[in-house]
Amino acid sequence: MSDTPLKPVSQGPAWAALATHHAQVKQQHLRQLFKSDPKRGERLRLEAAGIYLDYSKNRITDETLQLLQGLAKEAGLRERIDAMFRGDKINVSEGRAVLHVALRAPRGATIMVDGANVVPGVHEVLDRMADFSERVRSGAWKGHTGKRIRNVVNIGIGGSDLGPVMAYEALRHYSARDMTFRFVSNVDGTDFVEATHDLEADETMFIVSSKTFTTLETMTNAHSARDWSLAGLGGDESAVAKHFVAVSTNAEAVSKFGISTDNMFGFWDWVGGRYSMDSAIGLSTMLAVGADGFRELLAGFHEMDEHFRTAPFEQNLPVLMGLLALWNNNFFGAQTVAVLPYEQYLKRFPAYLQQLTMESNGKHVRLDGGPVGCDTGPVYWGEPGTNGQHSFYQLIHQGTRLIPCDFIGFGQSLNPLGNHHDLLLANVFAQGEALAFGKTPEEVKAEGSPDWLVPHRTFEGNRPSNTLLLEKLTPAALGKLVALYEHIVFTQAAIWHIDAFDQWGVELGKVLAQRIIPELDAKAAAPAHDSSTNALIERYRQLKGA
Ligand code: G6Q
Repeated sequence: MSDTPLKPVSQGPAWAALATHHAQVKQQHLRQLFKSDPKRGERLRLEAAGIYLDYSKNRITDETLQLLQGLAKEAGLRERIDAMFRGDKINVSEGRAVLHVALRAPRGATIMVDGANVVPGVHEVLDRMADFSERVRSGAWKGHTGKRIRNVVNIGIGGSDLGPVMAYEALRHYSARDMTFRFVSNVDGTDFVEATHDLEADETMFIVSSKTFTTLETMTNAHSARDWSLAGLGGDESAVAKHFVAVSTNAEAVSKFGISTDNMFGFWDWVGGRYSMDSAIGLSTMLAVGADGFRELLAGFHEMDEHFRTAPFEQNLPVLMGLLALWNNNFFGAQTVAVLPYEQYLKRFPAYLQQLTMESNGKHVRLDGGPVGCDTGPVYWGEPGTNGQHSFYQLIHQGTRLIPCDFIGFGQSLNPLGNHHDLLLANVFAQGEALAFGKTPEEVKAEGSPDWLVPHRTFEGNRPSNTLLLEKLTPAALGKLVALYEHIVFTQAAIWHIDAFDQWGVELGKVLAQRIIPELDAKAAAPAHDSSTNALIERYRQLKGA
């Protein structure tokens, strides 16, 4: 790639300056930093697009922030942002533009790809989705036996599943409560069987969501769904048209499967799977929350896009959070990031972020194929609070690893119940406080602990965290949060000069599985792999009793 710098970013002057600075500040404790600057918590915060970010509990000084900004500039982050929004083919290894931002561009905007404005096409699909969703939600769309559709089952995997599941759970409060939504992803037959065991075929619609329409898991599940549907509807092939719709870029394969392209909702090769929940892949979301709710979600995404595109770096939420994540990862050696939403509806948000962050930034080479020269994407994980506090938080507080945390809280509960919400929020604030300031041996002793117990009850503190506060979990708020993390990922990838939009690392296993499938037949010739894989295949053949 001609615009990739010749050297890894870690060999440049901005990185060297950060390394020197890190050696100077790494021993500083957040206790001292707050003591010497009593207004730190009011200073190191940023509010934009309705999100309040407190980043004061990171192990940073004003100089750290300046040096990180310098790194962003030296790495060409501004140019990369402009290139993405311009529709340049920044996914170099696949030769594609990266334009999920076009999916939420308002009607009338112009974003060009290969000389054509893609925005009108986006709105054409959205309008078709809206029309379809309203027909299904109102009962105007009838199933094969004339009954209305009450159950929607999305069949997809990876980017064609994680976003839809997460968004459905997140926006359940706003969803049509007279309908049931299920999601089938795993090729493990249990997933399909359990998702459909209490459903009636004549009230059930399947959305087959697959960009390529060739994915093994999805096509296997789609065929099982077809069989299940036809069995429940008397075997009449014409029933498929009333009970199956497709979301795909592959019209030919959709027709071949037996779904009319009238019932197909398209998207484009410039939408990556893990960036597609706001494309037609979000059809189940729209069916759940309605077209207005979906448009509100898109408006939230767009507000964050505009903030990312236009705000100066020092006031730019995704840039700042991306840089802080990089500081913790590359300079403090933090190998993971915990995302801890204090909002039950966001229970699938960490799982969603795992794909977004790890499939995007789990890369070992730069855009030009040269070695990246530093650690790239950290492991993302998490669970909603307060549940995690009663399990893995022990390790975050007193373990030997540094685990930066992103806490997410909301000012208002969607389900006010007694003082539950105050209790929830008291906990999120308490966790950030405990992680940062800990509890010294002196404080433990002063409470009367015997000497031998003091080390066990001491909290070292100095554990970094961000706290994000929003008013309320609405569709718009969800869009802003997802776009925030998309652009955090982008920021880091731009600095490391990696391709955040390909996923070659998932290919090898898929190819090997295809080779193994026929070998599982007991009558097949002896498998021809390494001795471990051969023995596993042989044992499986015995265990399955064929
Ligand atoms: C996401 C990945 C991957 C993809 C799935 C499903 O960025 O590309 O998770 O979404 O493999 O692919 P299909 O939508 O083509 O079935």
